[in-house]
Amino acid sequence: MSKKGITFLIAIIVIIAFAIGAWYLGVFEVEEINFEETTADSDKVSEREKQVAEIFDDDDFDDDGITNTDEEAGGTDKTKADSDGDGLNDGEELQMYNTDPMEPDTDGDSYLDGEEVRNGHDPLATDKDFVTKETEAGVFGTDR
Ligand SMILES: [Ca+2]
Ligand SMILES: [Ca+2]
Ligand SMILES: [Ca+2]
Ligand SMILES: [Ca+2]
Repeated sequence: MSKKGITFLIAIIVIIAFAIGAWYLGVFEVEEINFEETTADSDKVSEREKQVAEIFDDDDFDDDGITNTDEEAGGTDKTKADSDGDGLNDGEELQMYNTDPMEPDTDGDSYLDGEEVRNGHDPLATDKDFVTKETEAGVFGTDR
């Protein structure tokens, strides 16, 4: 090989060495940035994962006695025990009083369902003895 050829070869090697060095530093820098981003993100991610895990681990996320699946099917808020804010949680409305979990005043007498129950009144005006709880079980939403 000629002297010129050897010089050329060394030049190539040096360039490659620099390229590798630059690539290495570049990767390192990127990794460092990613690491910081990942750290910042991982807090958010773990928070989100925690929420997701809670939802999936707990099939009754709001502990109102109605499973998340049933709430989705029935149109109630699975993250809110008392979807309509009337003082009775969804489970109480659906399973105990047969009131509408999405209607704060099921019988439309201007008293909230929870208010009526607390005061010993019937939240379903047409149902004086809560019989509909049994007879109308499973037809939730149709007995306003
Ligand atoms: Ca629930
Ligand atoms: Ca309610
Ligand atoms: Ca209600
Ligand atoms: Ca009422």
